[in-house]
Amino acid sequence: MPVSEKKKALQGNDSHGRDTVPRMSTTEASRVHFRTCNLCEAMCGLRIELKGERITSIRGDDEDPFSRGHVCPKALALEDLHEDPDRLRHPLRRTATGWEQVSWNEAVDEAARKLHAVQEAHGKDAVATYLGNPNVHNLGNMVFAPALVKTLRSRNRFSATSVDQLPHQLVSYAMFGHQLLIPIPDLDHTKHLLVLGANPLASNGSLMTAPDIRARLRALQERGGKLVVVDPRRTETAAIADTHVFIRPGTDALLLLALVHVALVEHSPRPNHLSARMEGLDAVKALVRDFPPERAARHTGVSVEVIRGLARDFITSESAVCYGRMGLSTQPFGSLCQWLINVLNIATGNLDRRGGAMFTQPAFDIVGGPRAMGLGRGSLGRWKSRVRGLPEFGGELPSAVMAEEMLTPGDGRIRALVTLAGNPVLSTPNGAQLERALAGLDFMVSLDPYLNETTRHAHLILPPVSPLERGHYDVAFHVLAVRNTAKYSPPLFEPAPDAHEDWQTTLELQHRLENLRRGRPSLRKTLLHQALRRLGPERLLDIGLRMGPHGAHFNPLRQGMSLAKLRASPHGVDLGPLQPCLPGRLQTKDRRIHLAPEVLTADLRRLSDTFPASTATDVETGDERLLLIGRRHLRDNNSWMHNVQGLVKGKPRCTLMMHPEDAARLGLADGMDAVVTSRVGEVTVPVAVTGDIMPGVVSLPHGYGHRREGTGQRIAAEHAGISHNDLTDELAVDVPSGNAAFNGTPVRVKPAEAPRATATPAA
Ligand SMILES: Nc1nc2c(c(=O)[nH]1)N[C@H]1C(S)=C(S)[C@@H](COP(=O)(O)OP(=O)(O)OC[C@H]3O[C@@H](n4cnc5c(=O)[nH]c(N)nc54)[C@H](O)[C@@H]3O)O[C@H]1N2
Ligand SMILES: Nc1nc2c(c(=O)[nH]1)N[C@H]1C(S)=C(S)[C@@H](COP(=O)(O)OP(=O)(O)OC[C@H]3O[C@@H](n4cnc5c(=O)[nH]c(N)nc54)[C@H](O)[C@@H]3O)O[C@H]1N2
Ligand code: SF4
Ligand SMILES: [Mo]
Repeated sequence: MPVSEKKKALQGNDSHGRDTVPRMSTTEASRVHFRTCNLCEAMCGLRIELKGERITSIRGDDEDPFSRGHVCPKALALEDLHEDPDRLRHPLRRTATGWEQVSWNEAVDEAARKLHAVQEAHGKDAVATYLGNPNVHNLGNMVFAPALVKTLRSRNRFSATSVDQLPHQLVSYAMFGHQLLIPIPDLDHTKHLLVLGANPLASNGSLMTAPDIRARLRALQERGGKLVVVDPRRTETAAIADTHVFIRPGTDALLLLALVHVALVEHSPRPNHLSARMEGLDAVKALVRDFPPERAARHTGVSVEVIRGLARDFITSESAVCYGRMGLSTQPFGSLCQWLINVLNIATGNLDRRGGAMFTQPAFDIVGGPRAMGLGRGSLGRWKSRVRGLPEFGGELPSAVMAEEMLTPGDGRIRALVTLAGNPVLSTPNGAQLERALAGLDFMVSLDPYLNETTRHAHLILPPVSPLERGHYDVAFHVLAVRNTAKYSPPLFEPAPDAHEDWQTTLELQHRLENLRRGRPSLRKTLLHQALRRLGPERLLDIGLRMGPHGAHFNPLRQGMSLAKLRASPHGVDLGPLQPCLPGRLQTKDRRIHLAPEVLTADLRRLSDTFPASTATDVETGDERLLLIGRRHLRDNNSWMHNVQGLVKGKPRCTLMMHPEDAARLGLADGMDAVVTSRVGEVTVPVAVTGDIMPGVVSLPHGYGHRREGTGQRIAAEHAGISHNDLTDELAVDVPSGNAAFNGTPVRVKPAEAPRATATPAA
């Protein structure tokens, strides 16, 4: 791995004047520590060498059975995050004259009292919670955070789920009976992978944990398989594909309907062991009759011949799997897209079959295991958001309504907020509106290691330990992986004195809230609280592992999974490739697969209204607006890793990608600043002219916009960029789920100033 060289390049290259040259004494003992990288979904095994307490190298762990030595450049950032002088190490309280350090006891006590007071005065729903993405990469938070949320008993629960994978969860709930029974591409065995709206070469895979995705895709091609990518941009993944097809943003549902049309109407569904378990196949067949390839071609920008070619290749392949991620879930028809992907896989006989779309059987089983261990099957529409009436899913409301619920007066208005590992000002649609809303809250507390665009609005910030100071097990990503494996990583470093893990903070906060609510401490609750504090996430993990499908249970004579077993296997344990496991693993009450759930089929009407059968969407019509989509870069990680010098150095990445024809028409050239305007906002950003994007489409990364006043990330501020979500529209949602529709935002673009006479428009 080239990481140790990269590391050398980083040394002494620190704009903070930090002393980055290792001070090693030759007498200090060397040691090696193995762990899983917690930064993205790929679960790479790391081999960390230390001299005394200093890290001397971070490399890929060649002996990790799953990642086999692979890492990406972000792995090194674990050390930077640990050492970052901007990372908060003590609770902070906002005062009229600035931030002051407070004790943990005082901070948690104040947080509990203020949250309680808001609920006493205005009702339970007046306190909202927002849980961000890093919770899912954090063992303690996976195990303990739900209890705090539950204790608050508010209907105003939000999380990054509804700006991300909510359509997958809704569709799995409706079709398979559990929100996390999500089909995963059997990447290592398939002969045909059709990817829509995902760029795993940059993201390292999502809802498809597959370390070293490049090698796995190369292996697919080497065994004679085919990789096909459908994306409005020729991405890093599209560049290595056998076929890349441009598609007009937001029209994938029509393309998928056409593929299902060919599979069901022009061919017959391929039977397999699940045929007798299908509910609604005839209904689907009837519905897709109205959506032939000719209709899709009128709106998608993909020709009838290409659509038929895609269908033929998929249907005739020995095994095939269709997979779609962010580009499909965060668009106006996200739920339809994820539903149709499953229908296509099922109609072609590729569900629960080697080389198709399969299900994991993880050691810690939050799907099939005891209810207490999981998230629950899911639920839909048990309540609606107060202002816009968007539906609850799985106990949460869509994050797209968070700001309006704070800004709109009346009973049930949100007046206080708890954020846990989230930065919604940069990551939810119309972030600037949310920012105004946060400024008006009565009280806000953030559990977060950084003073950033969101937490600067908090009254209290409660920081966690660094990722290297806690134990790690991927409760979520083992459920979403292309192979069954299990791995536990112990903490590398002792937590700094006076440092708290998030779970310790949430548990303490929960306990104090319970006492305040009762007016006096309850003996039962106090004992339970003490027991949980002693057990901690590791003991609960052990119980889950023992009771899981590979578990040792509590029988000392039985071989099987336990925390002790994982501790004795520091590189991780391989549990083999995905295996067919339906109908046994189905979670629907009738043990059948529901192919035509009403919540999804009903949304076809909206699709038809948007894309009529008889007319065509012409990208060139009088509307000169362009469609804005998102992108990710290997060295970014959402909004929170721009304070790592090694990751932000080099050419600025926050640019507006634009096709040469559009640039020429608009008087823009590479490197010129453009003003981009949407319904909700305006930003100025340099243009990157490239033939890799479809005409009529522009692309911006998200997670930038670090120039806000009063933040405390010095390196990020020097690489500020602008926030994509100052342009995205909180009213644009996928209707069945309420998921944010980031992709396909209509924008107008013009040069920031009249182009200089010398500026040549791009050819
Ligand atoms: N336009 C657009 N917007 C998007 C996306 C997009 O593609 N386009 N992507 C969406 C997606 S997929 C996601 S997942 C969301 C992410 O949305 P968020 O989760 O809201 O944002 P992050 O940038 O991941 O911010 C994570 C926060 O957690 C903090 N943090 C990191 N580790 C820990 C920890 O261990 N404990 C605690 N307490 N805090 C921690 C960081 O400092 C940061 O403040 O963004 C979404 N927003
Ligand atoms: N380096 C890095 N890795 C990450 C992250 C990160 O920020 N940086 N974030 C992590 C997180 S939280 C997540 S959820 C995953 C996301 O993982 P991915 O979904 O693989 O990541 P994206 O790069 O957002 O890919 C979305 C693709 O959809 C395309 N697209 C946009 N609109 C449309 C459309 O309408 N139709 C079609 N067909 N395509 C469209 C975009 O051009 C883009 O290539 O990545 C994870 N990994
Ligand atoms: S690919 Fe993801 S898990 Fe692997 S080293 Fe990079 S950030 Fe960590
Ligand atoms: Mo995400």
